[in-house]
Amino acid sequence: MEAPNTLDAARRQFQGDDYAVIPDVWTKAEVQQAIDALDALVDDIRTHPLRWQEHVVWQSDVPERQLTGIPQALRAAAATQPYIIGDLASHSVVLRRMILDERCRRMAEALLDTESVCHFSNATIRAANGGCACNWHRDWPNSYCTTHTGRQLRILICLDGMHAEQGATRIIRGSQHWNEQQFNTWKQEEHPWDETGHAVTCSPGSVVVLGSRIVHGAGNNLSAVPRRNLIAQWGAQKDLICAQVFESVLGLTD
Ligand SMILES: O=C(O)CCC(=O)C(=O)O
Repeated sequence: MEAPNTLDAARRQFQGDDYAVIPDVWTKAEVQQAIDALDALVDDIRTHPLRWQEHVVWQSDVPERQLTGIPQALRAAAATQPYIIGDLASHSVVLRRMILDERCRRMAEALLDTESVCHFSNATIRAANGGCACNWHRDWPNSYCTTHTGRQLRILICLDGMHAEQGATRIIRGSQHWNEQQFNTWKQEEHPWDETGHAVTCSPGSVVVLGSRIVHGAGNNLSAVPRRNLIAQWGAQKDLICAQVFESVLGLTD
């Protein structure tokens, strides 16, 4: 990551494909520290679910079709797993540091080619032996927190790496050029999450950056390994942001 070539290569990939994979951004020790911090949050969520109501989406909260790829015998257990922890940075000093780390700002600024600020953060957990799938979508515009221009991106800090059978993010190559009508027409057809498009794979400690127009989704995690990503949206500092909810990192750079 420190080598300027790494960011140059990522910028070139991002310009052509609207996504990029940046290997080895975080050391093994940093990844382990983040996993420990996340495990502590999950323990607390399980112990005090009511306290977390506002910030946790459980796998039981997602539309049922996102669980139907999971074998029937595992589905009830899958429903009891936390899926998304919102405003992640507000719950852990360790994870906040990572979301606002200099490396995230540098990646955002290199790929967006402008000064950038953080918008929001979450942890997206696809549990081992039954992580839910994610519907095809684009990140811009979105109803949660969006710039008015689309000069924004998602930084996925992949703690476990991503393999296809773990429910890796899948992208549809070239879809960043589709207009809304093309996207809507495509969406109306059946596109199985675990077979369509290209699975974006990477090793633990890598970052996957998703541009705001690339159509993406994810299959179920049917492997014995969890697939945990810390996700931050960053965007152009100059752009107006429309946010539905106040997030603790909104507008910050460190
Ligand atoms: O979990 C993933 O694979 C991607 C997350 C995602 O779709 C998003 O942040 O928009």
